[in-house]
Amino acid sequence: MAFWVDETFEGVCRVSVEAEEQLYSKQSEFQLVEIFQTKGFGRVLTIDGMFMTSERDEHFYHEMLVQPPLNCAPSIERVLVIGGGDGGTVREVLSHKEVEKVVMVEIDGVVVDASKKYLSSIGRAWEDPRLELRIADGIEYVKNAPSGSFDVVLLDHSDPVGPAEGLFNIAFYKDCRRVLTEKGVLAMQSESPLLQRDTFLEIKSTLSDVFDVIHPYFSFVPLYGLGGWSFTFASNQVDPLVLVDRRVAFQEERCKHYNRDIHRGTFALPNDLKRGLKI
Ligand code: SPD
Repeated sequence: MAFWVDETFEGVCRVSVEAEEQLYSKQSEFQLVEIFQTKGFGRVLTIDGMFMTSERDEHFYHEMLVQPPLNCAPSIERVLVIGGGDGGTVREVLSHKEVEKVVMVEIDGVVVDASKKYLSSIGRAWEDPRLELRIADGIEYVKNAPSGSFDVVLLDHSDPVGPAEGLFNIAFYKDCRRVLTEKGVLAMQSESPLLQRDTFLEIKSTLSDVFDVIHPYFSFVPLYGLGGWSFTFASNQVDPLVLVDRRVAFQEERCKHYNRDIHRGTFALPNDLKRGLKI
């Protein structure tokens, strides 16, 4: 019997997906992790009732979190991913042959185990020997990691409630800056610019106290808050519009969504957002 899986978003709207079966449900130490078989989106992962990813629309999110920073960073040998328990982000990172090592730090092993079992079409790189998976607190990890030890840091966290809350503050961003090399880059998901405008603007303003170059970018992820979604790029020296040609050419062959034109376009912001961001 079909049923509807809903996310009530910021108390102002509801995104609803028709499901055929609940495949998994477990209350972990941190959150309620559920996976549904749906009619239109394939398998869908929710955490505490919030849509995290789906087989049908995951590429919009994972490609856009990973490909813009990895195709402009001067060096991409060592990459740190915080969160990303479904495995989509590390899959995108590891598609780059220049990447030598990825450390992924996910706080909730239940998300990883469930994703390995039910979302293997998303996390296709778990067996890659360049991946070091740690089930641990990302905040503690960056606090203790050596300075200058990563070329890229990617923050693939859920919304700023529950275990992800501490990943949105200046102390954490300062540690991220410290673990990056001088020409390192950071990218993070930065919520809905329409329905979580204050959070979106605050991320940019907090990052500006830590990094010299900040570029919020705008894309869409159908399952998230009516679709309009943002990411933010930060660095001290790197211009995100200067691409490493050979990498982009390779990604244009394999990606479903990302290409050179999308890269350029994603950094073009609507006037209303530019005014809010004061850029
Ligand atoms: N509102 C949902 C935000 C979730 C962002 N992270 C999703 C994890 C996908 N790897």
